[in-house]
Amino acid sequence: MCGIFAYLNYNITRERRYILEVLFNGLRRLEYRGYDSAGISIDADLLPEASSKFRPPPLVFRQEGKIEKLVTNVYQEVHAVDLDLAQNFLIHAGIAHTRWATHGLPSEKNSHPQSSGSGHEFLVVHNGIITNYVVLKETLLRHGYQFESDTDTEVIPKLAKFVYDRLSENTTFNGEVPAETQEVTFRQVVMEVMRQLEGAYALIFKSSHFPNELVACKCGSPLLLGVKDAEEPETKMDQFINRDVLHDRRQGRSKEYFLASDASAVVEHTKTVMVIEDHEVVHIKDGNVSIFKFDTAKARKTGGLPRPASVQRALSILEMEVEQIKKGKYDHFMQKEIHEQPDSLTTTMRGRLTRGRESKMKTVVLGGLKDHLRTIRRSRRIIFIGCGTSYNAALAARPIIEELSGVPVTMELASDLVDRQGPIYREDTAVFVSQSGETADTLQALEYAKSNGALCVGITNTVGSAIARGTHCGVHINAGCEIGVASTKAYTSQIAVMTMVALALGDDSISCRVRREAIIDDLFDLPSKVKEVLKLDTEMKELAKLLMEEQSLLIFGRGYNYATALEGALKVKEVALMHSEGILAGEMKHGPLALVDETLPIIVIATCDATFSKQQSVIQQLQARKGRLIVMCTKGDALSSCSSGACRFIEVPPVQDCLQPIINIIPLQLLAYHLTVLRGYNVDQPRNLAKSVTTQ
Ligand code: UD2
Ligand code: GLU
Ligand code: MG
Repeated sequence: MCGIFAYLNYNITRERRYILEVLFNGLRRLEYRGYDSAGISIDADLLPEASSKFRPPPLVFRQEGKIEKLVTNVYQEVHAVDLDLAQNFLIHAGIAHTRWATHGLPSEKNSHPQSSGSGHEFLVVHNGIITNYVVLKETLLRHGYQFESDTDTEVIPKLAKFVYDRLSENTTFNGEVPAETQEVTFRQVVMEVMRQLEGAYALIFKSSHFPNELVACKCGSPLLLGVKDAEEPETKMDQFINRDVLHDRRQGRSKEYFLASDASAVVEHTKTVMVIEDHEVVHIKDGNVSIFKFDTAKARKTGGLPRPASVQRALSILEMEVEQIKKGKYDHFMQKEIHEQPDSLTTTMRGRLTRGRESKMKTVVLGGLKDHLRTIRRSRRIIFIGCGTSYNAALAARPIIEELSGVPVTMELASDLVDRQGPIYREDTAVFVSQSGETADTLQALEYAKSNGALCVGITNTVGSAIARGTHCGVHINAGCEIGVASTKAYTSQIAVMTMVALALGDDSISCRVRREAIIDDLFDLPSKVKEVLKLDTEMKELAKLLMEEQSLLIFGRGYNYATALEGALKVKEVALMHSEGILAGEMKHGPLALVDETLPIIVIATCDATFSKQQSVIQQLQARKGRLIVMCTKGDALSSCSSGACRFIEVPPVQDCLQPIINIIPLQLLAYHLTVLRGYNVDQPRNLAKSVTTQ
């Protein structure tokens, strides 16, 4: 996830300083979407002697780090090159980006705007991932293009230049021959580029060939257009888009246009906002907005390429509070992130799992680990090291790693390992799990393990974080930025990644092939199963109403779902501020049974796996003590899980046993969320806690 922003002033004089500030402010509003690097592009000074023919290339400023670092550097650079901040522009198009790296480390060269090359003929800011960038890059390399960055994005401006050059040469490009007299339009170039792109994206283009114009388009990632009529009260705006052009009745009047990933960057300027839809192309030129769309249905009928068709849509007025908008339709970030899990899991797995028609083609490729798999397989043991939720995620994945790799796995809470200075050897593989990649305890354990010569592997959500940098190799979970302090989507993505690690480690064994392939199949189905389990939301709210006054909640699990019990209890504790304990069901008789009575609520996880019959007997023993049971079971399995009928059930869809923790935690996340809201506590910033614990 990242933020893209653009500002175009038309027929209204703006100083360069003002334009810069609008761009920076747009980025500040979007900073929550990504903050590892940022960049902008604005126009250079027009040379006094310049005829309309020659224009200096646009200026590009890019910077690794937070937005404020970019701001400082831009002003320093502007000062150094003596650029006139007071220069006035009657028309000007500026673009901006704040990045959450997916392809290539955070660095200046990987920051956006990405460029077509010298002269910045085409500049692009991108939110999303281009999945077919490798083939596009190979093609462009063959045509002599040189790439400077490690991003997927760079193919887009390069492709735009390629298309532009072809169209300008008046050669046939993909069947589209511009008529002799017809000039190539910016929109035409972008639509041809779009045809080639696969993946998810929202894009804004700026071009030296089309000064004072902007083109934006999207597929999968969000994008909005805001229009401000500088002379008319904006609520009276009644612009409609007809045929190919949105004819503004007040053409020629002063306008300001804003494009942004999120309305929070636009609402302070105008409430006249239009949500751009997938496959739409927005062209801002000469005080007009035109919107085009690929008419794929028509193209299918005629057998030709998709052609632009006009789109009729009215501008809608959104009057939303900035905070509200950031959260979309959700009340809190934690809630949003819980519901985002089908998407975050998809991104985590994207490009890493393949399933051909032949079953033998089912594979997992983890780019960051492939050269180290042999070493890991040969290590004496794997040590998982983490804190809190990350520790729980590793615990959930431990059984499948042991099963598929045959290497013993031990678990360490980072602080405890450091306290004990527990033995670690050169033959060990130490795996460090951390959402932020900055967790202080885990970092300290990493230094310790490194000094003992172990192979250090990182599993983090944050490219360029201290753990990602400090480990010998690793895997980014690519779950997208997590804002809620209580981790939800990072947890499920961590388990998905570690399951993929298990699959990769077991890749050389023929005996577990069937098992591996069954897991891969279920990984593909996981996002839809997660969608299904999210439907329990209302039911969990009802359950929360029943439990909101309680002092305590126990959660029993075993096997794969011991971790679910720990993590469910951690969620209830950290956000709902209710005492809760996750208990290994096998330990029940060794103490916890003493707590059981008619009042204390107990959740027992008894979904279908090898420990099912043992969990049934746990349920019976708890019932014999009149325990107040809530049983989490596989859909349709309620009766066999709990015969007496005195229990309440949470029925979840079944998946392969090792993936079940990803499904099972979701009702508990929802429960913790609703408990928190009902008990009146702060969901996103629980008392005494911070998002990433960077002190010991
Ligand atoms: C990489 C790119 C991804 C895409 C893909 C194409 C990055 C960050 N990722 O994804 O954008 O281009 O290749 O195949 O550029 N690493 C650590 N410690 C950690 C996490 C990662 O050392 O905690 C290393 C890892 O060993 C690898 C690099 O960072 O060298 C990138 O890891 P990844 O998981 O993002 O790799 P991959 O191949 O999925
Ligand atoms: N995939 C692009 C990159 O890594 C864009 C990432 C983003 O959405 O910030 O540069
Ligand atoms: Mg945490």
